[in-house]
Amino acid sequence: MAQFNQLQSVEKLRELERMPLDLSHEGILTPKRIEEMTASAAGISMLYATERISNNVLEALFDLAKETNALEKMQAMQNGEVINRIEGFECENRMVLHAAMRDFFDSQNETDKTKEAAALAYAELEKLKSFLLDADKHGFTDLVQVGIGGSDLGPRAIYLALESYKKSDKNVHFISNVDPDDAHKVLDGLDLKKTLVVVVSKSGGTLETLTNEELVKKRFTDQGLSPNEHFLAVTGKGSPMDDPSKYRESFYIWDYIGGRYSVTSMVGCVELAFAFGMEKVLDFLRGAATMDKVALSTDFKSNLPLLGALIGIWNRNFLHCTTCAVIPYSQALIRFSAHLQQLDMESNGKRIDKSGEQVDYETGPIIWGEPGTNGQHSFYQCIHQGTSIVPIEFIGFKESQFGDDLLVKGTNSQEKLLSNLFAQSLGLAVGKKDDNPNKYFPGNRPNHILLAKKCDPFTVGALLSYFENKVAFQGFIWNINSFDQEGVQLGKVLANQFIDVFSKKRSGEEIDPKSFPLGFSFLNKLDDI
Ligand code: G6Q
Repeated sequence: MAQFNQLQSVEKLRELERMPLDLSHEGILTPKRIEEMTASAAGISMLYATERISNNVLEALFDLAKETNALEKMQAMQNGEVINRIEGFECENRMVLHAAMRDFFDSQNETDKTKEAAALAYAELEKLKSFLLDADKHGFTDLVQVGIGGSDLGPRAIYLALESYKKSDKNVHFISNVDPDDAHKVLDGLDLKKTLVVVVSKSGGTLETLTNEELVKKRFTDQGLSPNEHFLAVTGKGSPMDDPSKYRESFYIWDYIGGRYSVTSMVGCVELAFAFGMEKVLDFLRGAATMDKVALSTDFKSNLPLLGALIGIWNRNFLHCTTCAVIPYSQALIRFSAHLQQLDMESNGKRIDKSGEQVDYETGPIIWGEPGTNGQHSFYQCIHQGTSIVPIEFIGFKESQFGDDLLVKGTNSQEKLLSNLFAQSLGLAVGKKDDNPNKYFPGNRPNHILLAKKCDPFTVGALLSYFENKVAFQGFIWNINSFDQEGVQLGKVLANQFIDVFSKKRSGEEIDPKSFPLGFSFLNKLDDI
């Protein structure tokens, strides 16, 4: 594949970038434009009239998708081809099959690899079903998930997103940070006799998780409880944690499921099924599977993940925006942006292409976000009138989850929430003229809205898959590997050097500061405190 900057479509987009659409100009944002620039699939509508995109830009972006074979690459990923690799260099060299973890519904993928992965995943779900029946009989009311990164962020975000669907007698808690205060806060007040602990680590070797496992175990043994009766494992086959004799039950994932893409595997499903029951989990998986099929659609205008990816590329590579905020107008999605931050930044925060060459174009932006309307009362000032342009992906729902609402001054709270969402989208796009510079809003700030009926299991699954596939499409188009994460290794290696010094100090072992001079400079600071 030609380098990004040598692509014909990129050349065309560079021409178009010189005179991009100005949303603040009178007559640009019209009802007709809003009507035309809406795409819908899997129960989600994308309203993108408030992006700085003309029909010419959209056509050129579609050409970019064609020229980079984005759709074929998505198909190759879902078919189980080995795409997690850097040509000619040591790398993970794996298939990427998270979509197979939910491919149990319509239009199943027919390749052997995918069928095999889906069958393995389904067998784990069946095992989980029996396990939960047994857990119910034993009266377990609480489950603590111990895991970090991909083994925490997504599962936690989805649990919170669907908490209103929780069984009344079940509660899920999470411990991720190696900060002992995290575990302390979670464990205090729990009736451990009725508590299950699921230790989730694909590698089975993550420092934080293994440390927290021991810390939690100690709580159980201190109370005379046997960890084997309470602890479950979710791990990779053959990992150091793959020892069923130590756990009440062991569930498995495979190397072709990346941590940040693992929510729909046992990494997320154990706690989700404990809290919500299998039926709701299947709805969630069905939503994700439905959006996976949308990602294969050759009708680019209704292929939401591709459309989202292309809009993101326009904002990043042609309007040169360095960040992108994801702002859900839904309290349930309180940790969703945090999950997407990992999903996107760990996947596309790369500076080499798939041949190991340094790229000369921008790749993944900084992703961040908080729920609205709360954000409006904090960082929106900068978004409306600051000097940096921050594209926003809004998420909103027509109905609230609980339906527990009240008419106050003629509208209920959900209508107030939606009014705020639409107002922000509009205000950012068109701005407001004023002779007073302090009250002047330049507008022309790109954003779009993902709108759905309700934040229910199916929709949350579809949203999760929308973002997973959007990130993958961007990686395909930028010709980078979105599925490894070498960038997090250096910190781990250095942390272990420090841990080694702490451990030697504790045991009174003599250590030569010259063996780690920079490290000692930091550690000595502790003595000054
Ligand atoms: C995700 C990353 C990373 C990983 C954690 C936990 O894609 O690889 O966040 O999920 O480091 O890893 P384990 O599940 O192996 O403990």
